[in-house]
Amino acid sequence: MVDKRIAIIVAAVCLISTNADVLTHKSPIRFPDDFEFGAATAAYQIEGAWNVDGKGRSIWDHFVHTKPESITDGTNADIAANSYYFFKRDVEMLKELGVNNYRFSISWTRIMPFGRPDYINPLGIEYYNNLIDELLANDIAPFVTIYHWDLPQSLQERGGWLNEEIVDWFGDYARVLYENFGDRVKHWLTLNEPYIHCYYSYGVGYHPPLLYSPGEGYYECGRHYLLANARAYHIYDDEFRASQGGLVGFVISMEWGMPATGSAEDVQASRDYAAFHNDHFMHPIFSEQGNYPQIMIDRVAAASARQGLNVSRLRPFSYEQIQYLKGSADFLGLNHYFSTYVYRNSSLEGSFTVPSLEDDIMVGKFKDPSWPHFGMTREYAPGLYYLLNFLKEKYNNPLIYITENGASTLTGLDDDSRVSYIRNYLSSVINAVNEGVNVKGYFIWSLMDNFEWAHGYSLRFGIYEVDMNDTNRKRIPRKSALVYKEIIRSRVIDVSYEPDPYAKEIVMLKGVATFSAPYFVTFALTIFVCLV
Ligand code: GCO
Repeated sequence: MVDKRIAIIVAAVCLISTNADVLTHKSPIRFPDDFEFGAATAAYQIEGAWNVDGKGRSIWDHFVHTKPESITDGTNADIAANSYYFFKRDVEMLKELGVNNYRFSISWTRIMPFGRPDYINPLGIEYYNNLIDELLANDIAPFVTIYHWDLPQSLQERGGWLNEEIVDWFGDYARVLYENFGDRVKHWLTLNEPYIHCYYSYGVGYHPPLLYSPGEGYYECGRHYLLANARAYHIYDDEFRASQGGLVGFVISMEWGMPATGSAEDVQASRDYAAFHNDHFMHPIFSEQGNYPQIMIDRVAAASARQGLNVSRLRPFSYEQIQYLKGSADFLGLNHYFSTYVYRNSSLEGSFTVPSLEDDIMVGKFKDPSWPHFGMTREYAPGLYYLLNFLKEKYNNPLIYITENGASTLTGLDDDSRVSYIRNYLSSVINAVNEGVNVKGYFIWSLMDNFEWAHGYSLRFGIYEVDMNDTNRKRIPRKSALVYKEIIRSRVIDVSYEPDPYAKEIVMLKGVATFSAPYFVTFALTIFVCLV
């Protein structure tokens, strides 16, 4: 018994020290000279001006006005950070940071108030022309997300993501953007996060259109997202690539799910979890075979049969569609926030809604209570390192931009937890890059505080704080902005760097934290065990 305990302690301490290797460096590793840094936002979350200059209503405008109780703090994004008016200040902030790239999204209803190209709003085109020109005048490259969840309400009323016609609607919209902005925009991101968008809208019904269809609607939404991405990709390829010479990527959010134990069941649970969460959207595009991952096809087919259905709830793609989807992205836009432990045992049977995504996967998950608190949650930064290596191995080292990664805090400028988050996650990135993973750039989410969807303004993701009570929506850099700026300038992660305005507070904090007894015990044990 005692031996077993010692073995566990030794394993745990070595694990801590292995993690420490990922998180800190004995000698500073530089980001390669061509590695690009950026910051990201999305139209509905920052622009405001929701009904100004001819803009039409999106599903989010409709949702926050008809169901304000669905937003944690009862707020909406009618004004948000008001970037429609303050975009020059946004560009100034990007310049202050020294980033190469800015990822923002275009509001579909600002360009086409009713979603279709029979009417194109000149003032919408003008707004984005001004923003793009301002960025380029400051040597910042625009990375433009074509769709970040703000579907025109009029298209929702025609079925939205559950109607296959959306593939045409989206293609037509993308074409208008290529035509108007493609002379200056060289990086397009078709659609943001199929999993989160479809799951929150249909899998749990907590984002608009508030439809709950967790075993069917969820998969249909994902199917149309994949086809819509491919349509936009092929339109660019066929009609614009030769003259505009840009790249078109797809943004997928991915988690890193680790087996809770070495048992065969938990290991299989982690494979299944990856298949449903990550490979669901990666495999059709980035694998050689194409199509949904086989694990997913098999599990949903088996569950559907058990439920007495004659066909699988995961509608199969035709041979032509599989070919059409294959290779339909020049790069992967990876959004990553979370890691989790996953497991499977008999207690899970019957614990999920039938039918549903959760019931189809049948895994339980939890976070390790020993993971450090970054922002509002416990996180495990090495998860990103492992995820990047997994993508390299499984998908033949695709070109990757990390299009989102970040942490939430409450209001306040002293965001040490976000500073640690950025340093730790960027350490994972730099280590992966060093080992040959083809990550070309990183975008922090987010440039500034914004409307965090159903959480309203109760969660703050900005490295710039925005005073939501000030009519000028004053933006002030948090400590994390200054740290990020220094990483970009020096191209190394220096954990001892403290931005000047905070130096005094930090010295005081260090006096308390650094010399605590548990720290020394852990440190001494680690050295001892791992040297022996
Ligand atoms: C998402 C979206 C962002 C969020 C961010 C923080 O991932 O949900 O792309 O719009 O604001 O991820 O949750």
